[in-house]
Amino acid sequence: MKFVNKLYAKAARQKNAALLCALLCLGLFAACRGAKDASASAQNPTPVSRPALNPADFDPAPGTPAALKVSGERAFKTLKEFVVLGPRYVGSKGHEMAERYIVDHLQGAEIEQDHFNAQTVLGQFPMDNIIAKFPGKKDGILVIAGHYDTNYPLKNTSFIGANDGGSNVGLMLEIAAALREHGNDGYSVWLVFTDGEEAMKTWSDQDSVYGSKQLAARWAKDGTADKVKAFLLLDMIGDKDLHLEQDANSTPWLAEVVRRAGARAGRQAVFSNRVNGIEDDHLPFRAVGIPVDDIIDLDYGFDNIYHHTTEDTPDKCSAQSLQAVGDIVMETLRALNTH
Ligand code: 1BN
Ligand code: ZN
Repeated sequence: MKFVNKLYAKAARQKNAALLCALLCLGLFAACRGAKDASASAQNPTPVSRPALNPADFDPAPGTPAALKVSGERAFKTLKEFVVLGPRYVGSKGHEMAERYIVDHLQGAEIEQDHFNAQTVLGQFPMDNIIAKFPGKKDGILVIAGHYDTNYPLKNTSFIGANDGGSNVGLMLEIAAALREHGNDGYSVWLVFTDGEEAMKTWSDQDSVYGSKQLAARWAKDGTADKVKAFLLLDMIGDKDLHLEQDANSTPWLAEVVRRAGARAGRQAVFSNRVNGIEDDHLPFRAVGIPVDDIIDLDYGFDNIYHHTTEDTPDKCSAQSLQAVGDIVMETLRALNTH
C-alpha cells in the first residue's frame, strides 16, 4: 500500500511537473505573442477606427461666432527668428536653444515637457515633445501638432529647415498667442511640438517619428487618446507656392472638414488635387484611434527640389502662405467646436 502510495505520489509529482511545465510554456508563448503583437502595432500603424462622421454636420450655423484671427506676418517673423538659432537636429546645441525658444514663447499656457530617451537606429538620444495646453469649456481635446527638429543626416551642413520644422513652429506660436489673448470657449486646444520626426539615417517605420510614437503610446495608455476629437498636423506649410496635398493616410471625414473650412475661409485655391499617401507624425496617433489630418505641401520648389536641402531657407517661404494655413486651421477649430 505504502509502495503503491509512493508510486502514486511519484506519478502525481511527475504529472504536476508536466502540468507546471505546460503552463509555463503556455505563459511564455503568450508573453512572446504579446511582445510580437505590441511591436507589430507600434511599427505598423493599422488604424483603430472610430465611426466616420459627416463633414457637412460641422458647417457652423449662421450666427456662430467667427474664428479667432492669426497674423501670417507675425508667424513669418517668428519663423525667421526661430531658424536663425541654427540647425536643430537631435542632440545639438541648436536643438536645446530651440526647446528653450519654444517654451519661452509659450508663457501663459500650461506647458508639459515630455522628456524621454529614444532608442534610435544610431543609439539612444534624449528627446522632448513640448505640449502647450489651453483649457476650454467643452469636454474634449483638439490637437495641433508639428515637429521642431531638423534633419539629422544633414547635421554637418547649414540646413535650418525654414519650411521643414520652422514654418509650423512660427504658425503654432502665433496660434498660442491668439488663444492666450482671446481665451478658449470650445474644446481644450493642445499645441504639440513633436521631437525626432526626422529619420536618423533613412526614413522607415522604425527610423522616423520617434516623438510621436512615444506620445501616442502614452496617450493610448493613460486614456488621453479617447479624449482627442481631432489631430491636425502642420508640416511644410510655409512654401511661397503653396499647394496642400490630399493625404490618403489622413482620416477622410476630418480631411473634408478641413477642406470645407478652407473654402469658407476663402482659401480653396491652396488645396491641390494631388493625392499622396504621406508618412508623417500623424500615423502613430491614427494607430491609436485618433482622427488625423496632415496639412502638408510636399512639393517644395520645382519637383520638391528644396526639400531636405540647404536651400530650405526663409526666402522660399512667405507670410501669405502662413496666413492661408492659419485661416484654414482657425476655421477648422471653429467647425470642430460645433459638435
Ligand atoms: C516631412 C518633412 N517629412 C519629413 N520632413 C516626412 C516625409 C518623409 C515626407 C519622406 C516625404 C518623404
Ligand atoms: Zn524633413
